[in-house]
Amino acid sequence: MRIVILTGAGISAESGLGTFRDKDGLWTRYDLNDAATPEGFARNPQLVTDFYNARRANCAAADPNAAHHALARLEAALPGEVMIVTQNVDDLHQRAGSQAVIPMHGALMSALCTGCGHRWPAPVAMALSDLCPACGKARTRPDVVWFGEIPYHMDAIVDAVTDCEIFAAIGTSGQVYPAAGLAAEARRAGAQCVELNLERSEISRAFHERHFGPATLVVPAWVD
Ligand code: BJW
Repeated sequence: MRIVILTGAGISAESGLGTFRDKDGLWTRYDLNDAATPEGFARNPQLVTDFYNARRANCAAADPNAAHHALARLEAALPGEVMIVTQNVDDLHQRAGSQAVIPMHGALMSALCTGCGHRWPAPVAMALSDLCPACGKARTRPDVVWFGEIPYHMDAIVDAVTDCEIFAAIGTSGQVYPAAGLAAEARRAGAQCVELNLERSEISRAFHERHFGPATLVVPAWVD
């Protein structure tokens, strides 16, 4: 893979989806220990279900923006050479037309059975009483990766990151690992590392090049 692009909540901010750690971000309104940990879900599954139902409804009403579309154009121009590793659980890259997308923190639009591991398309409003279509039990949860859980597809991600020529990170604060460590890994392996973000992040020093500004401006300018 020639180009690996890590995306975070900032790329979807201008589509109307909230980020986590900005001044009006989700973690200013919700305690992440309640909303995004397995322990929080065990304590109060209804609160977590409501949190993700609201986010799923927002996502369904949102559209990909110029940054998502620019990345889809890049892949169309360089078939087989671009991979997006997204921390986002929205589906805006896929709806913009990107094909090679690895959702390392899962997907809002997917439900997971904690009993048998089956996955299926989540209804916009999930309910704790929803039955798993495979095993028939009511043990459903959002198919997302919470703190303390292992992100999905890590082997494929590390292979791509340590084998690319260009690594770009877009709209991520670099505060959540292992995603935040990928730029340093790519750099150690010899990639040219580019940061595209609204402002400096925790990991800005890991990059050779930095472009600051809203994603809908800096991403199309970088791609085209
Ligand atoms: C714009 C913009 C605009 C705004 N244009 N830009 C050291 C090593 C390894 C692990 C750890 C470690 N230390 C601690 C850990 C554990 C923990 C962790 O990282 N904790 C930190 C708080 C320190 N990590 C975990 O538990 C992870 N699992 C794990 O480590 O397993 C073991 C393991 C180790 C090694 C290899 C493999 C496994 C799991 C983390 C799961 C995170 N889950 C969440 C929720 C997902 C579901 C959901 O969406 O609800 O993922 S938390 C939340 O944070 C979500 C995001 O994907 C993630 C990152 O946030 P992101 O995208 O960076 O958003 P923000 O809001 O932080 O930043 C937005 C940025 O955009 C800002 O910079 C803005 O400036 C910018 N911006 N508007 C451009 N218009």
